Amino acid sequence: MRHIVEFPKIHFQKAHFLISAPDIRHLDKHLPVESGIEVAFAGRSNAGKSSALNRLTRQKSLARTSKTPGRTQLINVFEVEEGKRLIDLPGYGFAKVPLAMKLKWQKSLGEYLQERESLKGLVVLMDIRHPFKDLDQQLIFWAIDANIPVLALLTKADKLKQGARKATLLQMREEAENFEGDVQVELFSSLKGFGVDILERKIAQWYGEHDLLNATSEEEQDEEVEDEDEDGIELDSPLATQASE
Ligand SMILES: Nc1nc2c(ncn2[C@@H]2O[C@H](COP(=O)(O)OP(=O)(O)O)[C@@H](O)[C@H]2O)c(=O)[nH]1
Ligand SMILES: [Mg+2]
Repeated sequence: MRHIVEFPKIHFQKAHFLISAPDIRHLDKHLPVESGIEVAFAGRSNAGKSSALNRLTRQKSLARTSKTPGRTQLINVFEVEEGKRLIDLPGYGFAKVPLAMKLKWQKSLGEYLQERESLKGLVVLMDIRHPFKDLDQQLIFWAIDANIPVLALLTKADKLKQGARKATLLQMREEAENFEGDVQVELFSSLKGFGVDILERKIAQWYGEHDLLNATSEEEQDEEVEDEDEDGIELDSPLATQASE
């Protein structure tokens, strides 16, 4: 039987803007990787990424939503709790962006996924009517390569009738098996609220697993410290002189 661990509730509504960075190198400079855990949101322009972030954080305009795709080119960082962050990556696949820029973006995104050690989860948002396009797949392959679990959200699920929605979900779950990695596919709608609970739980799980790991390694460190203390006491005690003779 699968063991289910409930992780502490995260108050996503407390999320606030922290910084913007033009690329991953700037991000490393301003936000040292040791300083926390990050979950990144990525998707093609217009996939519904900003709407999803706003819905998750119950804020109307935390991440700007736009009818003009391709506007957000910065990496935006939001802090949910100290050391727990959401990263809004620039949308990709926008037709009007020059090729050189697209390639530059792809390179820096690949680097980000593979090198940013604080990144513990990736949410990939795809319009349910256009799922798993080339760049989406590329991104997921990079994440799997870097051992980062993926939550793939089929956004704007309200655009399909219930039957078509379910059929697409099952079909996409089957397709996702080809990645041979940790890729969970779910329906999502910022408009109707589908999948918001799943998104919350998944991110809480990623944050929580990291906390658990940290707690364990701190315990180990405590034990080491205790050992040192004992050694110290021994040195001060009369027995220490005997022992060293
Ligand atoms: N019907 C519907 N429309 C949505 C949903 N989420 C986003 N949209 C619309 O899709 C467009 C792009 O959304 P946005 O969040 O700005 O996408 P982004 O470019 O990925 O950040 C906007 O016009 C949104 O109103 C949804 O769940 N349902
Ligand atoms: Mg956006």
